[in-house]
Amino acid sequence: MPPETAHRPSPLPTSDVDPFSDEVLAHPDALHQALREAGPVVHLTRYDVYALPRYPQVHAALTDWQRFQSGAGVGLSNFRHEKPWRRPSLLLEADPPLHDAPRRVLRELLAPPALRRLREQWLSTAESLVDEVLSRGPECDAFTALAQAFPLRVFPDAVGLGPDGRENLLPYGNMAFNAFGPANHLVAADAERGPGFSAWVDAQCTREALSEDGFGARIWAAADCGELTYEQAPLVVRSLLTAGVDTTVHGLGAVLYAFATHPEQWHLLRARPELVRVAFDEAVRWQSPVQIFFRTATAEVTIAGARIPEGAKVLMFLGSANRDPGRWDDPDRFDLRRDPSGHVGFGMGIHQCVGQHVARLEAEALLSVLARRVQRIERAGTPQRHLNNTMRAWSSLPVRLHPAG
Ligand code: OVM
Repeated sequence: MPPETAHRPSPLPTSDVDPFSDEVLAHPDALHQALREAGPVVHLTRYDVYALPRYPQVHAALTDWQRFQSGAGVGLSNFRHEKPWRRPSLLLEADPPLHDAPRRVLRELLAPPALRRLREQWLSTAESLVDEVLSRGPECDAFTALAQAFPLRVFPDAVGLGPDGRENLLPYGNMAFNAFGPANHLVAADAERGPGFSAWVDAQCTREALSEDGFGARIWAAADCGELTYEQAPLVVRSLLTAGVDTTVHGLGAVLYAFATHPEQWHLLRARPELVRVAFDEAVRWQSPVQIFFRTATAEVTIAGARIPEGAKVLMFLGSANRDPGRWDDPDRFDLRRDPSGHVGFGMGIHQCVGQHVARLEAEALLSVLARRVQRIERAGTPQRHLNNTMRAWSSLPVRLHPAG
């Protein structure tokens, strides 16, 4: 090897693949493997973005907010050049110092001690839901009847939403997660209905629309205390409504799918119900309901020997990092005996999911009731994926629930 080779950066692997094509969205695993094998940074020529498919670089980008900013948007669109589809989120699409006050308010509001008062209520709601589902016979769609139904019974009430229009929540979240991708047919599908979803959500963020005892009212109270401005409060409420429903729905979908396809793991959970929280995190690692997020390079960055230009969009494949064989033993296995901590399914660093304790509490409530009441979750048909530019999502999970003796 000539000596000068050692100083020359290795050529960047490139690919013209479309990670947002229907085929890849439906079955992303093969692409993830190919990109991980191609290198730590792969230039995706179709969108001119720099993809990170391996765990170390995804982790590094997530924890380096100075060089990988969120303020230019965390989707494909670069807010330096393109107008965002809605006012940017004060949490997700902001950097310090602007990010700090909204983050502090939500962190305290959604921290485990603040959620304790919800636990008993959510457990009894899970009991009633599981009762109702079992009373209709052994077969059900675990996605609609459980993964969708449970968050919709607990979360909008916890926020303090009124009774009308709640059917807008899922379509709005779906639209927001599609908006992180390119303007493909999934985005076009909402062109007509989208403004209506947005108008409804925005209207629910006002103080008058919210009950006096929910998360929403507490956000407005934080403005009274000077922790937020009155202009910020409705946008912080909007973050709860955007990020708090579809995410938990597809997270619960992931864990129910995991158990329907791994009966021995359900057996283990029933024997050791204290594993419910590990089960949820392992399912979030294994399926990664939020598959991707982007950052924007604030300077020329060299990462694993690859040069990323200033202003470039960087695509972090969370789902691929969560199955990187360099980080995880037998990564494609859903296994309650592993320690899934360190997965990047909730992100990492200053933007790590601020609602993760809410998601875990929902999962704990539903799974612990199911583990007591259901001996076996048997697949009863072909599960159907729902295509979304960001989420690994479901539309149907047909199962037969075998009641415990
Ligand atoms: C937000 C938000 C936060 C996380 C995820 C997300 C649509 C949105 O603050 O609006 O996805």
